[in-house]
Amino acid sequence: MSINTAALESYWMPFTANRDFKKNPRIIVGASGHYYQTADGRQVYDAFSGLWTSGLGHCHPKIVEAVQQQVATLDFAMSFQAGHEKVFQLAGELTEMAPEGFSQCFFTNSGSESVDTALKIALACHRARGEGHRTRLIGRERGYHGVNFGGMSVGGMSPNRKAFGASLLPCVDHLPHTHNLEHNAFSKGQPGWGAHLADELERLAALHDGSNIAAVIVEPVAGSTGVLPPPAGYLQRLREICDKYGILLIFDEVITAFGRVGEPFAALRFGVTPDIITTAKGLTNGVIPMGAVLVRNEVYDSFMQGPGQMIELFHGYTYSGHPVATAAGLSTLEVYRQEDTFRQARELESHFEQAIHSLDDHRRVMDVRNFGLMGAVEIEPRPDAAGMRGMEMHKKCFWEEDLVIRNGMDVLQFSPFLNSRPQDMAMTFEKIRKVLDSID
Ligand code: PXG
Repeated sequence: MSINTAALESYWMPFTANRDFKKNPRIIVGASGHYYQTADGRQVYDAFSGLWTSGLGHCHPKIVEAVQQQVATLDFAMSFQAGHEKVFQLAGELTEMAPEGFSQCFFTNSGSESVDTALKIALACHRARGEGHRTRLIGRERGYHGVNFGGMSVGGMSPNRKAFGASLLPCVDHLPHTHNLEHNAFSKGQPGWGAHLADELERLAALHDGSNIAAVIVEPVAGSTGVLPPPAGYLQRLREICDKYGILLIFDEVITAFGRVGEPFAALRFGVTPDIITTAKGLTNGVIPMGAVLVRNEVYDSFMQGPGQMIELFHGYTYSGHPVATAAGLSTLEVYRQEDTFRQARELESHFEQAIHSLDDHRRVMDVRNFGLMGAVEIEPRPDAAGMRGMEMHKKCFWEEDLVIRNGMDVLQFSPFLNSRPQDMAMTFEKIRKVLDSID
């Protein structure tokens, strides 16, 4: 298929160098299993599972069929003051999978919406409890919580914040990030150093008074800023400090839920139970946009106090619990169960760890890190041209090695399929080595 580049002009692409992309566009025309098909007729191996979305592989026949049936049966159902059966079923299944004590599920259409929903629930919960003075939100440097105003404000990625400076939410502080090459380079799994960084929350509680802090939000394993597994003991420490001051703890599990770390939720893997969990991506295997916010009983109960005929939370989206997304979600969860995907993912971890750490000795590689089926290879930036090597790696992999990877600046990120073949993991990093060898 030939591409008419003039026809690409009108689409303002997200998080993309539009002008550079359109000179030599990387167009995908189909997908099946572990491969994309490109416009120039190649089968390209997807080492990023979509965008952390499609752990079961692309176009899974059972999910495709569920979506096709649903769209022909009930395309849309009024979502406010009405509902359809499947959305209640999906909420029930999700709370069943969640850590004990989670009884409620609110639906959104993306990770960003899940995060802003969670922040709003936290603020409104305190107000409902008569603690409306708890207005301060705490995020973390190098955190990514999507692109809406709440998520951007608690997020810690400077380029995403730069243009919006004064318009970000007030009353937000950030914990320090946990990335430290001096102490933790080439860690396998959770690094040993850094739990004490959670104590910074004590410092913020002392500064503002803990009674003014509404919530702390972190990714259990930071994803977008290049896979930063939590130091051993770090999340436990955060939980303890939150408990001490009555602060709600939110785990942003948009990436880490649904098998990415070998369990339905990272909260279960780490044995730390937050108050609110945000999800999206793997909820529908990326087939239809959908997010969900899971909430502990006590949080929900705080809202259920006024007259029963009144709306308790003035929040929601036209497409909350959309029937087609719901059908995709139910079918995805069924496939996870039928194929025992989370156990499969857990068993693949050692293969993945071995494959990715085969790059530890490469002269360009400053760090390799992994947790579950999340991994990153940090390469040395080119002097005065940070990010260029990473982008060149991405392009060369795509055009010359039939491999899709993701780069955030000079950090190469890997999100293998939850049902990967070990030989494909090995192949991925053999190709990465080859491309690393070839760039200057
Ligand atoms: N929270 C987390 C932890 C995320 O990873 C979002 C919120 C926002 O989700 P939506 O659906 O609104 O995009 C995300 C999204 C990458 C990459 O390269 C990561 C995301 C999206 C695209 C690329 O790591 N995460």
